[in-house]
Amino acid sequence: MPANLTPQYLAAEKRYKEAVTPQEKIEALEEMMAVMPKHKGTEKLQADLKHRLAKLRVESERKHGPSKGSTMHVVPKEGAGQAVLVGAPNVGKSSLLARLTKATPEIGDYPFTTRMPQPGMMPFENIQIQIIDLPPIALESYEPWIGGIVRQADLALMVVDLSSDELLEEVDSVLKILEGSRIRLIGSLPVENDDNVPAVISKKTFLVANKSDSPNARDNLTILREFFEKQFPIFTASTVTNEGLEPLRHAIFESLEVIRIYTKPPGKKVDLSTAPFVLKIGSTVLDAARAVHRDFENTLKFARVWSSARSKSIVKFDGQMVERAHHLEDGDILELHM
Ligand SMILES: Nc1nc2c(ncn2[C@@H]2O[C@H](COP(=O)(O)OP(=O)(O)OP(=O)(O)O)[C@@H](O)[C@H]2O)c(=O)[nH]1
Ligand SMILES: [Mg+2]
Repeated sequence: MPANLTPQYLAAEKRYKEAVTPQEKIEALEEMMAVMPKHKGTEKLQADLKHRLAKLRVESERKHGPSKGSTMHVVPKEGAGQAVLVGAPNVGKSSLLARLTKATPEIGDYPFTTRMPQPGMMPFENIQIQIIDLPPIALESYEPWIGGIVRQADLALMVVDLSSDELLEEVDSVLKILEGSRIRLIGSLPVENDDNVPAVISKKTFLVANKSDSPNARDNLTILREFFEKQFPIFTASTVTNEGLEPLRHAIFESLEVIRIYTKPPGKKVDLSTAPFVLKIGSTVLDAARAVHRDFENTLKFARVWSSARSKSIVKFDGQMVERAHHLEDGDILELHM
């Protein structure tokens, strides 16, 4: 045995030897692979572990079907909405997470760097939006839990590598693999969800054409636009120069279709430094009252509304009394009277 194996590796190996179930064996092997020093001296061992892992996975799938026996990962929703990063290997998903949030994911100039879901919170003005980084969507590494996380998200950000001359094939491959998990990525959702097959879920998706700083980015962007511009909104970005990141943040916020509402007690000034209530577009005074407190639905007598400067409505509100069914707008200030 090579002398330079780390204590973490040896601990994982011990767990592998003591493992009883195939699942325990798979998990221990995965850890051995992850923590093993990667150099010439361990090449044979790496290949051997890979072989054992592949065999165990196949056996486990044959016995239990694809979903059982594989690890599940769930990321609880936080903040005003959840966007998930999907894409082929090495396109810059983790780099984007690091730029948009304070998360510090592993970034590598080789494929399959990311193996676990990694969430981060993206500040946008006065709210936070959750962004989740995922392992690459690739046949050799795809696991059902990845599709599970994409299904749950409010928005998918499909990252495309503008330095790659195979970018069209990469996009197609990601779309196909997710279709296999009954997830259809689409540019915008129909007003009425007319999916004939209810098991297939349509997920609103932006293409993020990353690495726009690359020498061949211009030509590849033209090709990408030609093929996919009708299907998806396309945003160019670079995590090196930060180009395009601000418009992307805005678009992510807009895609969530939410409004921010402030409340204030009667006779007091509003405190705009507090976090607003985040509600779906189209929410009413009653929806807002419910969000503040469950009981307010019954005790609410009337409300007054002030529209902030950002409001796009023609009718400006300046403390007028409004009905419970009055539709609120982003930035509205609400005074609830019980
Ligand atoms: N030139 C350039 N390189 C980038 C950009 N974004 C990421 N990279 C590089 O691309 C490589 C892959 O970046 P990652 O963020 O690890 O890519 P990933 O999609 O998370 O990769 P996997 O987790 O392996 O699927 C790294 O070498 C990054 O430094 C960019 O905008 N421009
Ligand atoms: Mg990654």
